[in-house]
Amino acid sequence: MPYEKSRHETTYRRRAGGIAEDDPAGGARPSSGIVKPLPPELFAELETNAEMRWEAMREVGFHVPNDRFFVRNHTRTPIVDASSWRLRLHGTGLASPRDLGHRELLALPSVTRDVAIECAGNGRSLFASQQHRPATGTPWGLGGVGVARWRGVPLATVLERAGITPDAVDVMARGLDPAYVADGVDHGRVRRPIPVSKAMRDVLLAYEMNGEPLPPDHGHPVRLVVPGWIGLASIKWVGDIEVSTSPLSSPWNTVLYRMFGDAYPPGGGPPLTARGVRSAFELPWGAVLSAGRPYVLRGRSWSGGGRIADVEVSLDGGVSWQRVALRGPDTATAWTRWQVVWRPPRTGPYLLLARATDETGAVQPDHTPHNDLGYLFDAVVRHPVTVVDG
Ligand SMILES: Nc1nc2c(c(=O)[nH]1)N[C@H]1C(S)=C(S)[C@@H](COP(=O)(O)O)O[C@H]1N2
Ligand SMILES: [Mo]
Repeated sequence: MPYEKSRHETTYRRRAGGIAEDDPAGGARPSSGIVKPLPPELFAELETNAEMRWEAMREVGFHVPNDRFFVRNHTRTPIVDASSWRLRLHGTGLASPRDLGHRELLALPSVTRDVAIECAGNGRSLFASQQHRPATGTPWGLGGVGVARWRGVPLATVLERAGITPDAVDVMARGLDPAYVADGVDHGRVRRPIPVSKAMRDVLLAYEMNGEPLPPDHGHPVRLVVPGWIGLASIKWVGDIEVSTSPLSSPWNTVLYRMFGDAYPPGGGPPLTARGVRSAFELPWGAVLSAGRPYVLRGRSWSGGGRIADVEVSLDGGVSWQRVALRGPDTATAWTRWQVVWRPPRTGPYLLLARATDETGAVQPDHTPHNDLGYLFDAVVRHPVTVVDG
């Protein structure tokens, strides 16, 4: 399917009256640390992050346009100059460590892939609102996810050219954004190892997003895109990559992005990798609809486990369910769109539910076991709407 170019392409010039050139914050706004505009009809701002509003995807194509793609920053968007950018490849797992410039990277054979990026914390607020047990962290609704068409060089190509050795085990990319300090602890720059098997399978060093150079907020000039895995793995503003013959670690696979709590082993579960199955309606939270009028309700489902096989919807709070029509591409690494026609019978509050199953048979549960940091909320979401006299 051709990429549907949006009328709303982002421009990312420095804002007039912005910050001095030598400020490492570049053109990022002091409040959010995000460069692109965040109009309230497209985004909800959450500290250093911006959540996409799902209603902003109504009548929009398969890809999330760059102007409304969610932003998850641990600190702030750095402005990195592509012409002086170098990617340093180093570590015990490389026979010929080297540096690579932007032009050299662009000269290598590229691939283009539709891939979802989703934050492990997406849906976190539902632990409180739906399961009555809050979790620590940014209270995302369901808008911490997006699909874009990424173009870049397979990470495998670059690692092979740097002579990756047969006994290499871990690959760790590190961002050029400022060090992340939380509760008085300096965790250093955002970085997180992934096993060599994943790094060599399907990871991209991406430099284009939906046909445009990567925007500053999404990792300009180069980011990782790690299909199927939690968004954190897709390190933005990559400055160096370490390849090691012994296991690597960082705070992002020891104290963060693991499951802690009653349902998990003491000391936590393993570092999070693949995401679960999820669904969302392209409707405002608390949408107001008119009784007796026909509506085409649209939504999307996605899974880190592969293609979406089936989606069922309940328009009466979970009493009755119907299978819905899947629309258009069903890309394993992206998402699947669906729709159902609904004529709300009478006025009052309703809960709309969508439950997807992926090709491995994984299905959204009614309840997600609690974890202290609120990761991977995959339960069927009860989306509230109000029906009024039409
Ligand atoms: N260098 C760096 N990479 C990063 C992050 C970050 O803060 N710094 N955030 C990660 C997280 S937690 C997510 S969910 C994704 C978000 O990608 P996006 O902002 O392009 O949507 O980027 C990941 N890569
Ligand atoms: Mo994330």
